[in-house]
Amino acid sequence: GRWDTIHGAGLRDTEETIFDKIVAGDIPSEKVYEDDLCLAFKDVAPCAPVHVLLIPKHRNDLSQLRKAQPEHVGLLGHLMSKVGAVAEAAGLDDYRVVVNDGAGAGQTVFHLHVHVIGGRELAWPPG
Ligand code: DGP
Repeated sequence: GRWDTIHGAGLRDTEETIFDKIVAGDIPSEKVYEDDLCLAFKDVAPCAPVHVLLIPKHRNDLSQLRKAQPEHVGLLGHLMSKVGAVAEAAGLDDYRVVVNDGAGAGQTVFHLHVHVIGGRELAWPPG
């Protein structure tokens, strides 16, 4: 499909990513928030004083936002509804919420994730 055409190397969007290993605890992370459906942890390469990634624990084959189907609506709603709790747990007041959708937009890990970024002045428009 399109994803294979773009990313090649036989990697399919049902394949595990590094985030599955973080959810499993095989790769350590600094957890910020967790519930049955989602996990938030500090980004290893922060672009701001506070940079947290919020991900679905169970990937549900949702590698990127454009792949969202009706079956993902509940999960997506859950993620969005927990952003405030994540930001509060991270000590943020105002913050930015970002989803990079596709390599050209900066997506490097193909397991849906929401960036929660703050702790400094955030310019608009973003780069
Ligand atoms: P994106 O570029 O939107 O796909 O964001 C992926 C983010 O994931 C990027 O900001 C760096 C972060 N990241 C990659 N590998 C790891 C890891 O092993 N641990 C943590 N905490 N973050 C990671």
